[in-house]
Amino acid sequence: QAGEAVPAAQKSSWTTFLKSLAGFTGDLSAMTAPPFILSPTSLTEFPAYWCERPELFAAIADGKTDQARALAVLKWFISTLKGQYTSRNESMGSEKKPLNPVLGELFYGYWPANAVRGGKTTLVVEQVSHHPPITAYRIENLEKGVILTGHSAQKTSFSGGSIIVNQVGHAVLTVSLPSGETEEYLITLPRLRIDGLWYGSPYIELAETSYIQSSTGWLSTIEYKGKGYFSGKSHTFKATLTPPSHIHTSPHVIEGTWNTTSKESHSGAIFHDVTSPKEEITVAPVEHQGEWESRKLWYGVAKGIREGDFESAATFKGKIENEQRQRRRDESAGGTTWELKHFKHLEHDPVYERLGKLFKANPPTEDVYVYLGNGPQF
Ligand code: CLR
Repeated sequence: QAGEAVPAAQKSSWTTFLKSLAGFTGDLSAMTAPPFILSPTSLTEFPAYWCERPELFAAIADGKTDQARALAVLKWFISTLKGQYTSRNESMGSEKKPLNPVLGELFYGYWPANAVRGGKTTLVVEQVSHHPPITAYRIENLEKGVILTGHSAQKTSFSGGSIIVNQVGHAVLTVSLPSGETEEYLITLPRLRIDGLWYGSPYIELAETSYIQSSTGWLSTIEYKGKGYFSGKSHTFKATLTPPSHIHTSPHVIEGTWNTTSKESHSGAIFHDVTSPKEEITVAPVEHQGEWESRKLWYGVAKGIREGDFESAATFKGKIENEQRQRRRDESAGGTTWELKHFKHLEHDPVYERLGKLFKANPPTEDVYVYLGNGPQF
């Protein structure tokens, strides 16, 4: 019998869901799961996790040297992981299945300006593919000259009772320097393992290695380990920042748990600390949002899920899906295709190829969604 976190009435449908995962590869988001595991939030909202500590994002621009900026990028990156991978457990008791965005779905928001972080930081997200699901995003603090552009997709499989999520896509962070030059950072993403499925209380553990390669040559290699590996603690990481070949200093080594704190190994100094509260994004009230904006689009479904009225959630969801199917039929009948609003898709990303070569990125090339610069005025 399936685990204790599963409501009695949903035990058999949870077992059926788990069985259907075995031997499964592909698009998890499209699978039907029992109501208790559904989240009222769409995946288009997830890119906001990149900036819930906007002062760390802004601080990248304040680094006086290549090395200082590379460390600031690493610190910001590590500090996003708690929000990205543990926040649903904190807010909803476990990892949940997010709403599967429709093609063209949008999510806009910002973090207000203040003295510490400088200018306003803005977020533009667009669902650029439905099948497979791909989400493109752009985060800008123009006053500081720090910009993040990326896209996110997932390839999932099932192994040893866990869901393995291979993240497809990458992000590029750029910093405009006072000299007029632009520094680039290629960011790759860790592999996820979703454990605790049998008990009905899924949670994420990060695995293997991700990289942050700077155009200045500095490279962060971040290794992730969970419970039962070297320290025995969950959410453990070790990051090594190595200098470019022409600089002869020893690498920085940082160790700790990404959901709490970490230390610089040599000095013992605290490197990152995410025990203080983060800052959620500011979003327009639903009644002021456009039809394609996530919270407006999913309003009825999300309300049903929140209030435990799953019949009404299913009715609203059915409406959205039918409307989407009709749109696709109309397009193929009229010989047209859906046009992206904020991004342009290119098969190859020259930044990924150039910087990826430096650490032998696998795959050697990836596609890219180029931002068109036409986000809303906040
Ligand atoms: C999306 C990109 C973000 C980081 C992130 C965090 C959680 C991931 C999510 C990504 C993709 C979708 C995901 C989710 C956790 C669970 C969910 C893998 C990578 C899947 C589709 C749902 C699994 C269903 C069980 C929980 C029952 O930056």
